Amino acid sequence: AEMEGRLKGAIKSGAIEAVFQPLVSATTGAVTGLEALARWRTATGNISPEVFIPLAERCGLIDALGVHMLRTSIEHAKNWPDLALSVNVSPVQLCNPEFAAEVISVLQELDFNPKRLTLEITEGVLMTNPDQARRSIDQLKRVGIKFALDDFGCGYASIGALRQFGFDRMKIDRSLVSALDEGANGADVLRATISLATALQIPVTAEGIENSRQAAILREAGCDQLQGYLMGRPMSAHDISSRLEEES
Ligand code: G
Ligand code: G
Ligand code: MN
Ligand code: NA
Repeated sequence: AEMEGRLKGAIKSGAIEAVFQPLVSATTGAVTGLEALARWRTATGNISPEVFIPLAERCGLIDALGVHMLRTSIEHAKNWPDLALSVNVSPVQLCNPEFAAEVISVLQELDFNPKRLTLEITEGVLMTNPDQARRSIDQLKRVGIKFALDDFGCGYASIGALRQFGFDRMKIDRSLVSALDEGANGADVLRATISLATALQIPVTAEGIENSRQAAILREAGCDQLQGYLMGRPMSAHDISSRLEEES
């Protein structure tokens, strides 16, 4: 309960910040987009999003946290006009009937082109509340916002969901990528997964790439976008700007 109060205060005061991880073209190596990730730094140490996101979901703070993350990421992204922006959305948010209208009003208020925005969602919501999920997704797709199916390969997400909900991109979970280092049939599983997405004409991002051998296999298998510590760690807005300057 004490933690809940602190989280509420942190959202209100802007103490929850966005860091940005590069999304890189598999063919040119150029940064083409950024994924915003939430960070909570306190006087006594950092609290992981793996702790505070589920807490926010449980205690009714996820809508406020989600709007704060959207707003602050967009404000930063206005400094990088050529890049796409990806923001994570909790299944709890997507089930809120007000969600789509709220996102659209933030974009209008901040004068941000909806075509630059991708919302990343995990598959859970598609099973628990498919009707509301579909309504939210449809409403947002109509204004040009794109959707990525996050963490593909670690849960129950199916190829069927990719098609039925009109996802614009598949993100392969980093557990499938790290399996490449463990021998066995990791590369075959990845190639099969990417082929299925390609057959549906859905482009694929691979997450959690940490070495150049993984990157080579994924490029070869047809991923068009790479993400992971090898391409760049999540960084402050300031460090992203420096990185982009170095590249130009
Ligand atoms: O950044 P990190 O790898 O520590 O993130 C851990 C988990 O928290 C990931 O599953 C990530 O998707 C999730 N996460 C990070 N930032 C956000 C956010 O702004 N909103 C939501 N809903 N999840 C986030
Ligand atoms: O669930 P989601 O895919 O949004 O989670 C992204 C999380 O993965 C972030 O917390 C980010 O810090 C983490 N991450 C990003 N790249 C790598 C990587 O190359 N290796 C590992 N271990 N984690 C990564
Ligand atoms: Mn994500
Ligand atoms: Na993921």
